[in-house]
Amino acid sequence: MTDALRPVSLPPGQPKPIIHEVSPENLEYPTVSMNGWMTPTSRLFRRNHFAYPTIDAQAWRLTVDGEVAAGRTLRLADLQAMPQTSAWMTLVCSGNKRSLFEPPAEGTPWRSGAAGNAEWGGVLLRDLLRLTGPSPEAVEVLFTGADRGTFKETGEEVHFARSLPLAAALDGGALLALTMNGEPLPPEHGGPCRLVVPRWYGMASVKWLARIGLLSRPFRGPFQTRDYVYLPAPGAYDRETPVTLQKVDSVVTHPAPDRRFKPGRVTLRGVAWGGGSPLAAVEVSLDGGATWAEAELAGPGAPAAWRLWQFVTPSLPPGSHQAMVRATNADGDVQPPAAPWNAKGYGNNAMPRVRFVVALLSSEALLP
Ligand SMILES: Nc1nc2c(c(=O)[nH]1)N[C@H]1C(S)=C(S)[C@@H](COP(=O)(O)O)O[C@H]1N2
Ligand SMILES: [Mo]
Repeated sequence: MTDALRPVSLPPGQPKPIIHEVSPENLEYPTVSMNGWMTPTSRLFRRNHFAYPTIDAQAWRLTVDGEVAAGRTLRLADLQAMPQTSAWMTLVCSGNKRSLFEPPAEGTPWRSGAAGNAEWGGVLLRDLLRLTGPSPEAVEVLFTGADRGTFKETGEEVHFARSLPLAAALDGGALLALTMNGEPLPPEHGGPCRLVVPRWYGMASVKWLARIGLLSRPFRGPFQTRDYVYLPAPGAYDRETPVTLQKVDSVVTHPAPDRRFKPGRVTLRGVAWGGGSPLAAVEVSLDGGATWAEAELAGPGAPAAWRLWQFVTPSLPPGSHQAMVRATNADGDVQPPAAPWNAKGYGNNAMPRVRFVVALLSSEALLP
């Protein structure tokens, strides 16, 4: 990786996390720290429904059962002995930018920092599934995490568990990740073994895998049918659509809001991803969306990873300016000015906007 792709270092002690909840731990980092292609492990958001499970890697076992020719129980060493692969994949929480919905939606009030890009290493899920041989009845693969607790809406005691259609599990490049950014997967992010599903919102990437079950009918657990569904109105479970692939989206990492600049050109920077298909373009508007100009893209074009973008404005007159940013993917999906409101606040991929000031005086202290 060239230095340009590494995150710029920040002052010591920075960045401070934005803590939404201490236990279960839910935190993100300010977007100014998302300023490189790679998200360092220490700067990736953490999203948990339950308290962290305690797992001894030596004693850890992964059971594969259900609609399979031959069920198996694997140790960490068994997975490590299988062919290893790695891929850069952008993890995005479907609740990212929930706090920007108007009117407010129910749930953890994520700002724009519940996204990050890391190199995940481990065993392709399809290699493991081939080993066990799905039976012809299998339609879905259920992933159960070791963490458990009460699902508040229904009062049920459950593990965090989510399913994928069998086809998505077999051909989507989903990974049983044992490493993250070249280090053993840390416990906070699902160690010793988690699923990482490229292009899907984060809820599909089940941490602390304990069991993989092949099912002959669709899974109806609460993290499948109550949470992670787009609801047009609170409780409208008869009109829900499941949250699946990420939507095309972008983040402004620079400037921080309300920064002041001397008259002249201003450089705007950020990251963007295509979601369901690769990123095609990032555009910037300085006139409220009337005209758009294309930003430069940089960084490797890894199929399920974000890219860096940069835009140098024309010389700007003194005053307050607002930049709007919109990304487009290869399917032609474009970020909307406002995302469709839904009761649980998922999939907010609205165009980011950033305000900044161009001022004649170079000393900030003299400005009102
Ligand atoms: N077992 C388990 N897996 C889980 C979760 C969880 O609470 N428990 N949260 C999911 C959600 S909603 C997201 S966005 C990602 C967050 O991954 P991270 O905490 O490593 O950033 O993990 C997913 N996998
Ligand atoms: Mo999430």
